[in-house]
Amino acid sequence: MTAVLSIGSNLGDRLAALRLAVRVLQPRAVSGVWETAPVGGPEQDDYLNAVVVCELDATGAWALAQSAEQAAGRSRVVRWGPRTLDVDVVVADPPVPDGLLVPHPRAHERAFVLAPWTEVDADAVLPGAGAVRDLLAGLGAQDVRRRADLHL
Ligand code: A4P
Ligand code: MG
Repeated sequence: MTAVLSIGSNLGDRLAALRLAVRVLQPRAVSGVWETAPVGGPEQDDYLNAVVVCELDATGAWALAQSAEQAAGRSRVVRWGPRTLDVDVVVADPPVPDGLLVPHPRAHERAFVLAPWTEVDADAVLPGAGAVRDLLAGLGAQDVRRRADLHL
């Protein structure tokens, strides 16, 4: 029973928000911290992103994702707009509750998910899409930079 979650922040103290997510999610593995240019939405600041692996099924992962977002005081004013903390369930085992889309429908095209994911699982596979490292290699240039100076 393994769930992979993507965490991101581009508002306020970004590193503190990611650390809060880690405290709530209690993952068994945590990627490095990546500074990433925003994908979609209005013009906004860069994100810090990371990927975590948790011993949760889809229901548990979604519940903790929402707890973490609420704990960070997330406001959802604009879709794809700036947020203190966004937690997305990338993949998780069934049963999958109504309303949760897994695998996350945009994960395969997002370097800010795939790059940190390969750090926690070099052989990861995104069901229906392929090996994560191949998906990442096949993406056009996306601005994602590992921040070796930051740790969760
Ligand atoms: N929902 C359905 N499936 C999932 C899932 N697998 N994980 C529901 C999490 N939530 C899921 O989400 C919209 C609805 O989808 C909710 O009802 C949720 O329960 P939301 O979090 O309210 O809205 P959102 O985050 O604005 O939209 P969405 O579609 O989740 O956006 P994304 O795809 O998460 O994109 N750029 C960079 N560089 N880094 C980022 O982290 N994040 C986003 C958000 C955009 N651009 C980014 C980043
Ligand atoms: Mg989201």
